[in-house]
Amino acid sequence: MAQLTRRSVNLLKPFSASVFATRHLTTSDTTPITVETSLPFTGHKIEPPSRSVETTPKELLSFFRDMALMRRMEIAADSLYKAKLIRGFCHLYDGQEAVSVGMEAAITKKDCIITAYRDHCIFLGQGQWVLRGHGIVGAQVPLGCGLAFAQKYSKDENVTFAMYGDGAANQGQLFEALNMSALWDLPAILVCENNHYGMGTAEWRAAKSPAYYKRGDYAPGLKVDGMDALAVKQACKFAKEHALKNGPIILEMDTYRYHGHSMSDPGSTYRTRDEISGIRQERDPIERIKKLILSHDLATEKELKDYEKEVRKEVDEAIAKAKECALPDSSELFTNVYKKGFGVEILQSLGSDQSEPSDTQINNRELVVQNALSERSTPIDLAGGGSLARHQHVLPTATHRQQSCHVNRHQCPNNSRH
Ligand SMILES: Cc1ncc(C[n+]2csc(CCOP(=O)(O)OP(=O)(O)O)c2C)c(N)n1
Ligand SMILES: [Mg+2]
Repeated sequence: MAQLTRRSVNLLKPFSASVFATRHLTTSDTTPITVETSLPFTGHKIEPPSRSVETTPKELLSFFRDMALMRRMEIAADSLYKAKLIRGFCHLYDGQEAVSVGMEAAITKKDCIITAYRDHCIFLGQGQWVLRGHGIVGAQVPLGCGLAFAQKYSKDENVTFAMYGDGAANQGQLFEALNMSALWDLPAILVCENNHYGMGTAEWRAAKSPAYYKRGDYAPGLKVDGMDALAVKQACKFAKEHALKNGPIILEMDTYRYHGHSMSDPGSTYRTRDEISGIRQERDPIERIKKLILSHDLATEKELKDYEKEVRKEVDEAIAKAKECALPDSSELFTNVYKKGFGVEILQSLGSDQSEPSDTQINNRELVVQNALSERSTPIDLAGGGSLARHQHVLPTATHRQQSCHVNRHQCPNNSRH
């Protein structure tokens, strides 16, 4: 994802309010409609929720709009990356949009979401408390459980959705975090986005048990059709209620990514083109909502086509605007990386100057880190970031690990394949 962030903020700004402001179609109808989910939920150690989901014309149209926007944005990101206008790593989300919009519909702006690098649409969908961009597979889950701990501690009745992939589901730290969350009844919802591949490795080659919703053993779980936005909404509502009363729960979202793992992966060497086109034809999340809209007579085919055209135009205009924008100053790379009181002082105390760090030092993290490192007499595990983090008495977050890669890239275990 790397360098997309700053520009993508500019890129996305015009969409949120304006896309449908000019439509004639009514997008404010809140008459309740009951719809059956595509598949039943399957529960582990819990009675699953009903397949009947309450929705409204307004919600269905907004699901359609939001997913069309996400899809278009990701396709545009693909082209911009290939034109070398977006650099760094870029992991696209198209195919998985129903998870983002369904989750958004079930939660409040005070709930937290933490996810990894396949994150553009989560950010676009939620526009709220989203922590994203973790490049160390699975590392965001213990952090998410920490957020849930804070929520429980402050008695604020909110929950954290900690998202991870099927590949990450085999990571030991997930089980450690789940154990503590269950012991302390933390409001943590572990959301496994099972797109069936971790890079080029199919789940059956990586997981002895690919029933990820059961992998919490003592913690309840639910298997959800992650291509059905309404099923995702129902499951997230259910999980939130459960987590606030009883502690953690796992949601396995059965989903699919249309693109390869990242831009260097064409995505067709370890799976067949037929598999991809089969999912597009039979399970596409946008098509599913489109069929519901048409069958309930909420819009015509032509009106939906016009929606898509408008979304495309908005994205094109935003790209044109983004291309005109000046690149941000390089100091922006470090803005808000450290917050006062959360680590900078400790880093700084490892250096020679014991006075309060200046704004330049806070912004220029590289300098601060290098000062700190040059004063140390014992070797530091730069590759893992762990011992550096321990010396700072702060959590070894992905930020620290990225910082380690930056300081000494040749020791980074993932240097060649992200
Ligand atoms: C600890 C760790 N191991 C390996 C990698 C290399 N890696 C990056 S992404 C990835 C696949 C993860 O797959 P999954 O969790 O299913 O997420 P998806 O990409 O499918 O969304 C791997 C192995 C890494 N970044 N971190
Ligand atoms: Mg995966």
